[in-house]
Amino acid sequence: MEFQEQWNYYVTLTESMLKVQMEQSEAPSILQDGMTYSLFAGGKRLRPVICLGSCEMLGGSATEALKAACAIEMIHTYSLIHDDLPAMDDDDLRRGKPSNHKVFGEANAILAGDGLLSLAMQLVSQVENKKAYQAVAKGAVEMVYGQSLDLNGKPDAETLFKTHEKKTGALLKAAVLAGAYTANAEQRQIDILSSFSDHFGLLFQITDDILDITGTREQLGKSVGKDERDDKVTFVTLYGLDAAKSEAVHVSEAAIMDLDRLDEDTSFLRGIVGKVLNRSF
Ligand code: GRG
Repeated sequence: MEFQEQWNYYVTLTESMLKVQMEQSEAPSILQDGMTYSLFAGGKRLRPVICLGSCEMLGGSATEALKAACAIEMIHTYSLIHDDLPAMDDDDLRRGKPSNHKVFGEANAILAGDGLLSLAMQLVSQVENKKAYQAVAKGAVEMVYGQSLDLNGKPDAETLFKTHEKKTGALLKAAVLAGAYTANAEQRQIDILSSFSDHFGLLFQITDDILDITGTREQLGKSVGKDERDDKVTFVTLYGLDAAKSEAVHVSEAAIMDLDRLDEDTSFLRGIVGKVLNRSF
């Protein structure tokens, strides 16, 4: 299957299950509308796609990993809803649309985030492979630790790396490993994919920081240069744009070298690394 065809197939699987999960929820209509609004607001579905890709790469079937993949997308969506709240990053726009709290109000947005996290846990509790379940739970916990570091941590390089390893990296790692565990991966494969996820998470965050400066409003779905205006410590504000770009290339090479150590056909995951490096979403 061509890369884009495989990507689209995973997105379709994910969105079908997310749609069913939302339709089946017995949430009051305003809560259901709020959760559905953000879940279907145009996210790239990177995390479920990489979860399903990791599973199939190791010989599992995408449908087996689908509950974990959808739970991760729900957790990711809740984190964005809460991150946009006035008490946190205070963003009025997300993916080019009004943020959840701008449409439904702050209290309902808090609940929409809580609801998505709770539904995610309910969904992933149905996963047969306990290690896949634990990987998702760990990702959710560490992401919150990362957000806390981001809010309260010291603005230095060490804290920046730790923050992003947790805030952005943990859920991406959960996606890769939940897929791998579902395919009953051996410990050697888990170790390699764990290292891959560390490099991939860093790549994602560095390119996100670069995009905040170089991206267009359409590409970002929000205003350009927000990190700088908010006095945020990012890879770009700390090291400069050129050094951040070189570091992105360097960590993408490290991620590819991790994949080289696997015997399986890693072309889909390689394609995702290229897509993130070039931000061609
Ligand atoms: C509120 C507990 C809590 C956590 C929030 C993820 C996060 C932690 C904050 C978002 C801030 C941010 C911009 C982080 C950078 C990385 C990131 C998660 C970007 C958005 O991910 P994409 O590009 O989003 O995959 P889409 O819109 O495609 O789903």
